Amino acid sequence: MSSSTYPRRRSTHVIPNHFLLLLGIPRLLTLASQPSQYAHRVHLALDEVKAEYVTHNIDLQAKPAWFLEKINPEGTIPALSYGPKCAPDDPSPEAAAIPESLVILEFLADLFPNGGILPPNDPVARARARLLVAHFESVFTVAFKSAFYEGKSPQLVLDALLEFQARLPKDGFALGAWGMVEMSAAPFLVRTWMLLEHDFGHYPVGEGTKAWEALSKEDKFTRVRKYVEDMKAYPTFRGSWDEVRKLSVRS
Ligand SMILES: N[C@@H](CCC(=O)N[C@@H](CS)C(=O)NCC(=O)O)C(=O)O
Repeated sequence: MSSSTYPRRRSTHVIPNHFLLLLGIPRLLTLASQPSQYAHRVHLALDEVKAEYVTHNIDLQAKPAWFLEKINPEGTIPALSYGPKCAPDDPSPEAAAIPESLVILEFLADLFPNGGILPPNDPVARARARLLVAHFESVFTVAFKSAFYEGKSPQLVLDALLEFQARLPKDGFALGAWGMVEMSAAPFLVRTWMLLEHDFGHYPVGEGTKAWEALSKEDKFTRVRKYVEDMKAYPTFRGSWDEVRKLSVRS
């Protein structure tokens, strides 16, 4: 199953088509997929640095040859192409093609050193951010995939959340200001709440809502609940997330 497609139960999500997105200066072209939490990371970074970019749809179920040949032979999105202006489906041979959401975030941090992705001129803070992102990627995203795509228990997600929470400061964002940690984590965390609440996933029916109730009510999740609320309220994030549209449900 494509990892960009949420498992469905009882009713069907209407999820918009996949797409490819482009960015300027001289020209950054990113290939993404709207339901993709990985592509969402890249959008958050692009919006934070106020990059100019253009979005182009791509269908992961029928990947065009030019995408595989010229952008990313691995076939995953997001991917970013940085180079001279040209048609989205005909990237310049001089353009650099960069896949992997976290590598793209690092690339954007290099391109826009004062753009708010990583703190400039503070190697220790940058290392702390990277360590948290590495932890999130190796623990939380693995639990997320296991529960929502592979039918394992949502308890794995709750356990991973507690591990991540233990690494957060008492309040605020991971390093105080919004940055790479939030850009990497927010797309997964908001989807976690949404998918559990609506019991979407391959785990047994009812386990999602049960986990969501624990997340919503139990004191041990208070810190991470507040963290997610703060992320949802952050302007760049708010502009990127339309839960109602994502949840448009038809019976
Ligand atoms: N580690 C990659 C993972 C990207 C990924 O798995 N993307 C999914 C969409 S969410 C994809 O392109 N899957 C390929 C497919 O469905 O054929 C990243 O961080 O960018």
